[in-house]
Amino acid sequence: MKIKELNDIAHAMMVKGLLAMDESIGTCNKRFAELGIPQTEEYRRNYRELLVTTPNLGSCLSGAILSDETIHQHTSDGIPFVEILVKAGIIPGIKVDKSAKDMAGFPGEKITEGLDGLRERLKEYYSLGARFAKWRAVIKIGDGIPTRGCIESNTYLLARYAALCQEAGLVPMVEPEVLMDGTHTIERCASVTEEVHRSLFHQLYEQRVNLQGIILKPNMILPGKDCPVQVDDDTIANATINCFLRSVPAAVPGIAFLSGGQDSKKATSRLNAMHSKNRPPLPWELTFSFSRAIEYPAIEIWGGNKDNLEATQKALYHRACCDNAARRGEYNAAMEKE
Ligand code: 5MM
Repeated sequence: MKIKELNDIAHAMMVKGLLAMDESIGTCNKRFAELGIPQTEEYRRNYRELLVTTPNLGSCLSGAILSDETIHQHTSDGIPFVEILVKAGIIPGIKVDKSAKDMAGFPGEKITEGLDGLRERLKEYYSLGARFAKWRAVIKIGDGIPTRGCIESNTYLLARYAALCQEAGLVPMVEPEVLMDGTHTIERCASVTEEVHRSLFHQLYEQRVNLQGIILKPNMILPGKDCPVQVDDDTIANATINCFLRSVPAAVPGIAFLSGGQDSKKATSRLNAMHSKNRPPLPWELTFSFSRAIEYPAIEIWGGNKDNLEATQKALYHRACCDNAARRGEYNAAMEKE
């Protein structure tokens, strides 16, 4: 695959925003269990059908990330979910990591698995219609962590995954998530995130990944959720952009933020603050690739009940519209009442 094609896909992914509907079976079941929804394949399929068939979703999304189970599923009328997305103008992507596991020898830290057999899986996903892939590494802040060993092992794996994706013609969406769990300050989040990005871009360079054909999916720079000092949206937007200007090369076409457990409206208003009209032009496009911040209000309405379908789709569409407005710096609190 030529870099021009990967770069074109990467830019097309950034035009609006992305929905990360790629919960693994375990994570999806956990969310269902919290709401008393049966944890079966049919309920997961019903839920994903509801998401992809939401009317007008393509007006606010340019991509959606599926999981291995979902990319093989169809609507109740037998239409592959991938086909529904493509018809709506939404580029299908696929989560290809096999989740973060306890890291041997590194208590309290995680390592993401999934490289074995990846070349063959990528070929299959491409043939099913996926045009980008996603791999998430998890970095936790705490006493004495993250360690250098954890950071370097995870960024090395992200770089090998990215190289395999580019070989297969899929844009790698590279996700190093520094978790917001904990009591750490916003300054500590910034210094850890910067260290992770420096290691990541060193590894991407060593593994010959072309930065013009990737998307970065990072955390925003936030205080830990139990930090006594919380800050306003502008402080978060400025800290995030300053950290990224120091650590993300200009060759990267786009940055699509994860929400990481932030309140939905806060995730939206913080993205909006990054697009403030007073800011000098940035080297990369900035958008969203949220899961919980888009899906939570909707899934709570659905609750597994088909009678709630219309209200659920309305809630999903509303959040995606607000996030797409924030992606252009056009969001305001009044939109929440519409
Ligand atoms: C939807 O969750 C994704 C997969 O996680 P599991 O391996 O735990 O099932 C996850 O990678 C997600 O795409 C990102 O974390 C972004 O989600 P949030 O909720 O942080 O926006």
